[in-house]
Amino acid sequence: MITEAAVIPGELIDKLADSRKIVFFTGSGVSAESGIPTFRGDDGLWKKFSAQELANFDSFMRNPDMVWEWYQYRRRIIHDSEPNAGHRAIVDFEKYFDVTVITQNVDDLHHRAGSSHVLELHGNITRNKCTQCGEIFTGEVRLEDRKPPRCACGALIRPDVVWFGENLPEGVYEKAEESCEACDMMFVVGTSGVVYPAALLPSAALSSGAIVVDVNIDEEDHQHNRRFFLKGRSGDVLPALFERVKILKEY
Ligand code: BV8
Ligand code: ZN
Repeated sequence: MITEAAVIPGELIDKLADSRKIVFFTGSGVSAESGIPTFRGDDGLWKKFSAQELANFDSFMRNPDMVWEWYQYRRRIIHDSEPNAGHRAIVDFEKYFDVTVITQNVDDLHHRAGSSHVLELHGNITRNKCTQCGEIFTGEVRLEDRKPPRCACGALIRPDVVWFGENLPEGVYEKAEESCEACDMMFVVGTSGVVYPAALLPSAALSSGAIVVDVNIDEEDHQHNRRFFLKGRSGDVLPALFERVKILKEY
């Protein structure tokens, strides 16, 4: 069922009102309205750069300054950005539901918006760690620094994000899978579902009986069948959804 943001089916709202545990599974689309480029969109990071080239360990070790600068460029954009209405609506849902946010994004915006339970599948661009001893780097990194710093052990410092070909942080994917299997409803928000294993999570929710709702500006981007598809920007759809369920909950 494909509906424009303005028309949210009553059946969806009734099922949402009866839910207890909900998951928001988000991709870069949820941050697009904060001015952060997505990966595959027209202004996408994958258009100008090949993220799969840059977001990998070998490229970093071959040319640390180039890869570091790409992350510094993204950090400067994120530094000047704010969480948007979509991030804030996800926090609002905590008033009535047990909410878990599972994000593929590394921009820290769900934390900055105030979400209390966030699983970051691919790390966090505001953190850095050592390429050798893995220690989180607590030294100063200014946004204009053009070279990666060095750890006390002498090795290069890198962004604490998951690069292509790297495993996800210990235990995070398992916790995400458990949340998907235990939830009553999962909102898949602003993701094209091309990156694995994250892209398997909506099917884990579906096969456990959850209702899966896609929120996206583009109805092409979906590899799993979903119960509902709300076409629109997450910054419009999620606040509209919250307002509708608030009426049921409050009156
Ligand atoms: C791993 C951090 C085990 C870094 C990221 C061949 C086939 C299948 C899989 C593979 C394969 N070869 C290799 C793999 C595995 C690989 C993979 O999936 N590759 C893909 C590309 C083919 N995965 C991995 O390597 C993962 N690790 O598998 O470990 C292993 C170990 C050793 C050896 C092998 C395997 C690690 C993947 C993590 C990569 N790191 N980020 C950084 O950011 O620099 S991924 C990065 O890209 C993001 O984090 C995000 O996950 C992904 C982009 O996806 P989206 O978020 O969906 O963004 P996209 O632009 O694509 O879509 C935006 C959507 O929003 C669109 O649908 C658009 O319509 C919509 N939208 C836009 N605006 C709005 C909107 N919707 C609503 N409102 C709006 N306003
Ligand atoms: Zn070190």
